[in-house]
Amino acid sequence: MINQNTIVALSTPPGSGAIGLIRISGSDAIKIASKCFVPSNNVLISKQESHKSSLGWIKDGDRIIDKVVATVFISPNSYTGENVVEFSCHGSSYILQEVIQLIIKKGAIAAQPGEFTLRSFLNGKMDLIQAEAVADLISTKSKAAHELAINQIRGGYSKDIGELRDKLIHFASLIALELDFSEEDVEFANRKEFMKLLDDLQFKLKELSESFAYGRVIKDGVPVAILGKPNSGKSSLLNALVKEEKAIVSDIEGTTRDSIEDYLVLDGIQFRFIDTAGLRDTKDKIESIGVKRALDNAKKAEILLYLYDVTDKDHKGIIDQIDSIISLKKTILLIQNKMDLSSGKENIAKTISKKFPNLPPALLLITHENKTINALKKQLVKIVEKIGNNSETIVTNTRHHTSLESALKDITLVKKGINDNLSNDLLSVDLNSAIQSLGEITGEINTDDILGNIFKNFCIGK
Ligand SMILES: Nc1nc2c(ncn2[C@@H]2O[C@H](COP(=O)(O)OP(=O)(O)OP(=O)(O)O)[C@@H](O)[C@H]2O)c(=O)[nH]1
Ligand SMILES: [Mg+2]
Repeated sequence: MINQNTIVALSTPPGSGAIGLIRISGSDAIKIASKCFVPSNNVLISKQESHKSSLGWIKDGDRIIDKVVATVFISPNSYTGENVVEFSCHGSSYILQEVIQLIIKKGAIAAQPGEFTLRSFLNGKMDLIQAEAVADLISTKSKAAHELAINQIRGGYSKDIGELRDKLIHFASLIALELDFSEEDVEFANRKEFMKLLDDLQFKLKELSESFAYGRVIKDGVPVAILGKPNSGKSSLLNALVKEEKAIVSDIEGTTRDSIEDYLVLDGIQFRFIDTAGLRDTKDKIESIGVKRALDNAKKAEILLYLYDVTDKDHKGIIDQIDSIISLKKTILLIQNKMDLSSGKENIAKTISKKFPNLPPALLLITHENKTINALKKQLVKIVEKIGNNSETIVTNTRHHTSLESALKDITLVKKGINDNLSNDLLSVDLNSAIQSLGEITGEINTDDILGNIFKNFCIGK
């Protein structure tokens, strides 16, 4: 799948900036760069030491395009493993385009998205998990997501999966050997040891697969839906959390119709808050679409904040709504709002905790009071940290999750097969399929389809 062409692309974001970095990679990188670059110190690029920079001019014939710094990385000690030259140019879109066009004229071709990282993978500089983590690292928006991406670039769970896969391969080969000697009824693969390995594997794969729910929310932001009856103060809460007038607030019931979202990073964890239309039966066509959206958002969220107005006399209505969101099996945080209006005599909190003894007591809130908003923020961070503490290694990537799930299914089948005294050739089918799935994660087994899919989601220049 790799082509031997020398590729070029802008590696910094498009648009104007102080510096724009153009990267050339491939066996002809140095040759092509020499045709465009005239050094100020008379040391030609072809004679320049690896990892050293020099100042000079980019020239197209007699025409000077820019004054740049050229850095040379000689194969295999570069990001891609190939010869690489980087030009740090002045960051004008016009200059950068001119320089790239010149490099193409001298023999390079424009890189595809992710092609530098793809080459790095194909040249054995990193495994697939690490390559994919490069994309995650570039798009990282919070401390927690950053930690996960860095951990994966440093090897993360590649090692765990690799070791488990090696052990499986070992047993698979013993089973295959038994097949060769099937006439003689010998047993090379100790079934007890094999069963133990399968148990371990099942446990580990389950753990990794289950960590995905957490990994995904850390990467994309923990979705938190704000739910409640109209006028309970949901939009006021969203605005108070993000300290911005994001949603319209009014004392008219049914103000919010569309769902309104905003992000906030708390203690290094990114949250995605979703304000929704107040839940009620309504004849208004648009509002009822809003209510449906609110429920859809609740289904997709990780945490549900259920708000009620402490002065609301309709306790039954509130209890019915809590009842229906409990069935979604999410983490629910009850919030008793408008505490500044409380007479202190309302018994709604008591009624709720009697009805739902398993829910923690409601947090008391006044949306315009920082103190109570901060208490809520602390509570949210605690909830997420509690979910995360259960798993040591965290899977963030959908592709890895799919492969883990399919390996898990195969392992369960192999175990069942052994218990049912299935013949070796049938065991081998599921065993090999599990080995294949694990190999797809780290890239030991790759097809062009898989690679094409992964790297097309990268930006150009990476
Ligand atoms: N006194 C008091 N009023 C509040 C508080 N929070 C919100 N309100 C008021 O309650 C009214 C409704 O607030 P919203 O934030 O629009 O309520 P909502 O739940 O988004 O309402 P819908 O969009 O209609 O579902 C507004 O007049 C707010 O100013 C609070 O803590 N104390
Ligand atoms: Mg609202």
